[in-house]
Amino acid sequence: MGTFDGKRGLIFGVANKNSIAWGIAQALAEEGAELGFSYAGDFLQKRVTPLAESVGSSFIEECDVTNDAAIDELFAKVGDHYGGLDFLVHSIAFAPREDLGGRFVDTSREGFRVALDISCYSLVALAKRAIPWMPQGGSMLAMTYYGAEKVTPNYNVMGVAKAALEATIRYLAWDLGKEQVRVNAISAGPIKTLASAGVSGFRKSLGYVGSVAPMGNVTQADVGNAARFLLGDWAQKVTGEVVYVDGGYNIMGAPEMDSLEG
Ligand code: 0WD
Repeated sequence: MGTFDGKRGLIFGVANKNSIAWGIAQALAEEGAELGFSYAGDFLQKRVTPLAESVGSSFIEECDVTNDAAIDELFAKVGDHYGGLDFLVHSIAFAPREDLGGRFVDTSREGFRVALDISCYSLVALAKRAIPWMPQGGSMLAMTYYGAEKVTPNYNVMGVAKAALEATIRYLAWDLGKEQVRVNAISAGPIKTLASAGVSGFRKSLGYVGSVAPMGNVTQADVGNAARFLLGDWAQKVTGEVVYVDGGYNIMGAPEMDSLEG
């Protein structure tokens, strides 16, 4: 018996076994959820398919979230396959590599547009198509980072995109609450993945956060556990929230001075 028995959900953003989305998928599968997977491009198919199959999934579809027609097509298939949905996980972000380092003021117009489109607007586009399949209510979850709130050098335009994403969570929660659909985000501490490797200086920041946070660095499994709560029935009236899964990093105002060099 699992707490997700009989629940069907779609997971966006598994790129490989290190993806946070995969940590979430495993946690939900352990609780009995029926999972469908959507991946970004053909080149990911051979990575995502065996992972999805290992948790018993038979719905594995490509969808580039910058393409409305592709999203429409995907949700038509969701309807045919499941006839309804209980939850959706958005674990997607992208910004051009040249905009994830150096000075924020040098962000290009195109880099800004792409980052906001893929990392933020896509949640709106997916939510709109998911709603008709959640007539009994449901739950949505997105992934964010502390760089939305406080300056994190090199995170740059992605910090701005995450700030927009966090505001989007609240506006969606307002709209969709009337339909008994909850919308929340997890603000995770840094985890080594394909996406994070693209941020300049990531390795050092992982070490720094690990040394400052009361409970050190977090794992994909830690995020998966929180996702179980937020997507499941125990979080029945929790909506519009950004929940930290960061080992407590966000509560710190300064690192322990003895740990600093000099
Ligand atoms: O430290 C970290 N890794 C943190 C990540 C800390 C806090 C938050 N996050 C967020 C990310 O910003 C993102 O929203 O978690 C989410 C998942 O990121 P991840 O697990 O770190 O990274 P990854 O495994 O690379 O998955 C992100 C995926 C893409 O991977 P690649 O590497 O191929 O860009 O987002 C997907 C894609 O699978 N993606 C898209 N999906 C559909 N359409 C698109 C697109 N156009 N672009 C990227």
